[in-house]
Amino acid sequence: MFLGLDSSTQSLSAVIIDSLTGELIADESVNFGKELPEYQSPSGFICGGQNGEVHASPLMWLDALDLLFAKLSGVADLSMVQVIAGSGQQHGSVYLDEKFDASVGHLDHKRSLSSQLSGSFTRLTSPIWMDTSTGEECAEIASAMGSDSEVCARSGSVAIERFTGPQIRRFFKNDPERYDATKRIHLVSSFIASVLAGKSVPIDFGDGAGMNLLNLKDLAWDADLLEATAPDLGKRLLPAATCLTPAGTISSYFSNKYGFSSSCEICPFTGDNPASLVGMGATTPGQVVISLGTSDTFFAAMPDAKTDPKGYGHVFGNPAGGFMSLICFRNGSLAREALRDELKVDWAAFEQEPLAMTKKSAGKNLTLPFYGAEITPRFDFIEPVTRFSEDVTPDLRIRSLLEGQFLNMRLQSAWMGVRTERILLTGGASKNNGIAQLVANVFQAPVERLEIANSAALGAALIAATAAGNDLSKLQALYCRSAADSRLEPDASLAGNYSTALVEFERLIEEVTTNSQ
Ligand code: XUL
Repeated sequence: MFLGLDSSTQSLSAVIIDSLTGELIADESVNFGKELPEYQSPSGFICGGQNGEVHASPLMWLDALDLLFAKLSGVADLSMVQVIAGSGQQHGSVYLDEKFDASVGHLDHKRSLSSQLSGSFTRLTSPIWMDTSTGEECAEIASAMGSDSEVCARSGSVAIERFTGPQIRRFFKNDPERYDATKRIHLVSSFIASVLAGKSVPIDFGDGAGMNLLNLKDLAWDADLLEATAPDLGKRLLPAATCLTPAGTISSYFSNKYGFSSSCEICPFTGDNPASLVGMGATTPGQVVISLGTSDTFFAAMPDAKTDPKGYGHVFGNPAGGFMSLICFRNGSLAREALRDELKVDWAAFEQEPLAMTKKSAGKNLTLPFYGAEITPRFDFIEPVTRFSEDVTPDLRIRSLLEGQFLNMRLQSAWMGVRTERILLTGGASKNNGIAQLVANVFQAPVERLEIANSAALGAALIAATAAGNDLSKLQALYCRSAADSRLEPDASLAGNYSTALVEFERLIEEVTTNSQ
């Protein structure tokens, strides 16, 4: 049996699989806001942060770990778990003193994790990926490196607010004494893995690439980026490693308390996006995941470490080898809902039948679909820009907005140079067949929806099984199946319309950007 954990923004989840039978043995989670109300973090982070700060309590993550294992031991025989792998929300950082490594190796199973480790944090709360307080530090890192494109060429991303390097720099600047007392810095992922292993476990390549510190060429910490970020930072990080090679066995705290075998191995944990890539069965180039949420996300495997020349996209490590891209579009459901409300319609108006009625207008009317500031591309407009070639009607506006969203995705992901063979659509709006068909048509690739919801925790369980010698592609064939009747083929007759629209869409972005300068 193999256990995958995912410590996300709002919850800690676990999936246990039996790789021999293809069974899902357990699927449990702890919701931070609901089950640990004492941390006053209803959405997983501490409310009311100032100046863009968004922090969470690492003690909450520890309590959640105890709570989750207590639940799991009630539904599964944890002594059968051979390997544990995991993932964490990316970019968040945990700051620990010199006592941490010793304390975490000698935990008393009769007490809680949080009560024994609470004295080891030099920064009591952890900045997470939603933190936007580090604009100044990003500019300083880019300037010390010569330019943002240099930071991007080395680390896979321009210096960006939510990434770990800028978070560390801000801590060093604001609280140099506590930075000095910090002997170990972990990501959320490597922190949880370390607690499980009873010793500091390396950061993995997948998650490490989200720090603005890892050089993608040799997958080692980049000396210049370290120096541009904070003094003696390299001493505070272990060398990065692959999540596929276990870093040790489980600490006696967990075997005594929850019944794990003392030979159960712990892999370095990865980021939630790399783990989702595995859990969605999308680790080979050509498979693309599009997640339709409040923001939309596009991610896909890449064989080489190419970077986005415009600096919008990010590059992380792919747990199966090679790399992956991640591109975030802030105006996802945000824009779809804004238009729905403005037109006073419901989601039925975005469905297959009404959209089919306007098929002859496919690609003919352009919309830059930004109702709030956008990050890909960077736009401050708060109203969509439109270029209609026919009378504007509500149904044409819906078609044109959706086309604009997916043309933008196609355009902004072209730097990867990977042909889209299959799109795995996930997130709330993915259930809408009209939207799904439009994605298939714009990308001219089939769209499928998977059965699984918890793709990061499942991905982690598949990583654990792979680390034990199982074949990842066979595991993915077993666990990452598409939901029955979820596949939609692209309408090939529209290929030309969308190739032309793509060129015009790019021209419109350039025109609007030039005019606003
Ligand atoms: C990716 C990102 C988020 C977090 C939380 O860059 O910031 O997706 O990983 O899920």
